[in-house]
Amino acid sequence: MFLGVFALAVTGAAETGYEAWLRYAPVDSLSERRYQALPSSAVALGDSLVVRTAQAELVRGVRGMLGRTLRAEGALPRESAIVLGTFAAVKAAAPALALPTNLKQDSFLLEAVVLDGFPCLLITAPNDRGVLYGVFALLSKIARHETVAGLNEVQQPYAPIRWVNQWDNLDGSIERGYAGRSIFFENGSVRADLARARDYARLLASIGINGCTINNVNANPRILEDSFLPQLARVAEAFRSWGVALSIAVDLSSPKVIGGLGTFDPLDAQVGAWWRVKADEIYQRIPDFGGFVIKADSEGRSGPSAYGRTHADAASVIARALKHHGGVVFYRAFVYNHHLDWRDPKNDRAKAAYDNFHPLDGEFEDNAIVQIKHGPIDFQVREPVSPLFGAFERTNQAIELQITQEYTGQQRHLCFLPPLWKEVLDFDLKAGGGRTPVKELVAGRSFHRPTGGFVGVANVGMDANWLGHPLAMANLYGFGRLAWDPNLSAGAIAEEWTRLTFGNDATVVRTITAMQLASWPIYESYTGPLGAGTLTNILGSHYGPGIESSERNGWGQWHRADHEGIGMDRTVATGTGFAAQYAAPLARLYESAKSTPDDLLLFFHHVPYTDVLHTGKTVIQHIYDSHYEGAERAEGLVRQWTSLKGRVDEERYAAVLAQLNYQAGHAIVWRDAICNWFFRTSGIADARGRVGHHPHRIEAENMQLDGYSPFEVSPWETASGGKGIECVGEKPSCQAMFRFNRPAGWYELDVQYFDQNNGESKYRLFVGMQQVDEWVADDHLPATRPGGDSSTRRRVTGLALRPGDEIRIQGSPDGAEHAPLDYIEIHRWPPE
Ligand code: GCW
Repeated sequence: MFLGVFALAVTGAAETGYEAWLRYAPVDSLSERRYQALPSSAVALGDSLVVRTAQAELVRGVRGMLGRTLRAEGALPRESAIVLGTFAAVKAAAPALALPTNLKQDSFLLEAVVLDGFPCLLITAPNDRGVLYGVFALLSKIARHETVAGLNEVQQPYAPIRWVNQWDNLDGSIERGYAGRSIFFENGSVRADLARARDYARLLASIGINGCTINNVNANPRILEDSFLPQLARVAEAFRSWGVALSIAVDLSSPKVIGGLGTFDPLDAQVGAWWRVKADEIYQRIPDFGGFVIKADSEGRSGPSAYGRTHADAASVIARALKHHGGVVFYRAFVYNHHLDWRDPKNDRAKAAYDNFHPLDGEFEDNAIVQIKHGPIDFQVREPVSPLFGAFERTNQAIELQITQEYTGQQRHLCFLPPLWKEVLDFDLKAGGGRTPVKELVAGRSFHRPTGGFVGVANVGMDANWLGHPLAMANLYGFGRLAWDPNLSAGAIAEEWTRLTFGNDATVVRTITAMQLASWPIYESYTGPLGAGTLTNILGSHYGPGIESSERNGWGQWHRADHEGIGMDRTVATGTGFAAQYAAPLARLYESAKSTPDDLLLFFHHVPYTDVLHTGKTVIQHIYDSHYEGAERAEGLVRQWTSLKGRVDEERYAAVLAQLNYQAGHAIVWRDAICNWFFRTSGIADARGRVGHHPHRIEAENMQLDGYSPFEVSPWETASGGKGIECVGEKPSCQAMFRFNRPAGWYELDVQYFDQNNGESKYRLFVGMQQVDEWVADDHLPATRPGGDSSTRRRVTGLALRPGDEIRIQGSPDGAEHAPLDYIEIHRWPPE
């Protein structure tokens, strides 16, 4: 009876993705045998909230996976047990036990020991957070069906700083968030219900993340108002049992804007005193407060330049206010002038972080950390490693990685980022003449800094599955795992995540791991060639294609493509001189186009389209080929996923399939936009004859129209033929039709339409008199107009067509969305 109820409870729960990698799904009976010797009680020694949380989590996990309820005890029983406690607590209960003496904070030990003659599994650590991490490690092993017998394992974190940032605004929106509203704020205040904040902290703790900054770096000064502090204390309380420190982003002008001072000059004594009092107030309410994050003199934020002061001056006044409380200040190096004169060929945004910060090495306090984005521009799909990491010998630093996929498909496209992050972390900047991989620099190992580490911009939201795409949570997981141990391989991380998230079926594990690992190269190949960055709509959404949007404006993300060539010349000899920011051997490597790796060629050099790459291809042919290959491989992801039907739960199967189908369609939008733009600009044809030739495509503007009228899409490359049709008259619906003129047979039909977020048009598709499909354009893409952001594919498969059949599409506009259409493409089905 009990078993029956248990099984029902588990299979009955819909898989929304909310549990992420902490599903604690029942292990199969074969694997369960492996855990039969597991003790039946969980003992928490000492009086620590975090250790008690660890105990409860252990009980929860074992109950979920093994169907057994461990007895929770507070002292060593006279039986075999799983024993949890800090070194101090374990020493007090079992003085004879030998424990390691030299482990770092947050480390843990899992060890099979004998206590009072009983075999026990000991989970112990120098601090209580380490005990919690040890419990999660044990549960992860069981979830992945690993043995837990005879354990003797020590794990130590690679760096002390393992934090996430959230760019949540106090009104509840999230800057660059793609998964719904904030889990922390609503209408200018902290949410009444912080259940999700609590569960988020649990997820973070399970991967070793020990700090979370909950508000946007474009900080609203109100966060420091007295009335806000009790609200922050509530969030800190929600985090506390999971050992996650609360931190906030603050605006440098706060002493003036909310403090009523006449100045926020960091060298003014009153300003220093204001920050001290503010910090004291915070720590009085939140003794384990983590610290502040600061974005200053960047993208319109106020900063020390207002008073002719340096970033070190600004960081120091705040660092000193936090120091005796044990807090830290993260000062972001993402400082650049966004009104750069694009006409001056020496100007280069990529140079800004290094130029602004490297002269300040040694001027920051010991509890200040310079937070540096991984590349010199801004989370592009491909950039070189920021040279600033190699420029600090006497300054703490942390690397900022972006989990939210701002420039990498915004969680609508699959893009598993740990392979990118690994490339960055393993990259040897040769700082100070030695071997200095970025991971060692940021962890403070290369130059023996007191602190440093990893920051990930996560931006989870209220969507049930936290990040919007069921497979995107692998990025949050991967960030935590790499912050804990950057020597893990991306493959190992993808496999771990898949086992925890989808179970241990070998086919599932193999397939999803392979899909994840392939996804970044796939995304790169259809969105941005050879280090040119993403050729996205840079002035708005940062999502779909918009090739010219980055040129001729002050934002400095230029690719300099014209009719002869493409690329930013960043050499010392003829360009902006950025290459010289690297240590000599790397500067030499990047100075010459010959030695620059192909995938960064256009970041460092302006070259003719006919230039030949190391692969033997010309630049232009590479652009064409990679975009075609990328789009084909995106379609391949759909096929890989469908091979898993029946092996993963229906809910997540369907959700992922819908996303991948959308992605495959949008990859074609990208492919065509980029290939057509470069074809028109360069005048050089695709050697393989694909670009500009779409024999199976019928442009909507060439169909027979009833009510619909053609219009120009801007920019032109984001619609096939540069045009679409829209239904703007008085009629409630319009029609577009054509006659099928190919041999009779089975076909699939792709309708390319534009799904804006300011209306929900309806579409119906007919073959002759028969309606074969209907749908509503109700997605929430980042677009109010037809174009690369809104262009979407509807695929109808398994259609029997005969020559002469009339194919007709009926569109009913809604709001400001005029049932716009781009084209229809017809292919044989099933695909050959
Ligand atoms: O890439 C840019 C984003 C901004 C962001 C900024 C930053 C929070 O487009 O939205 O602002 O980076 O990192 O400060």
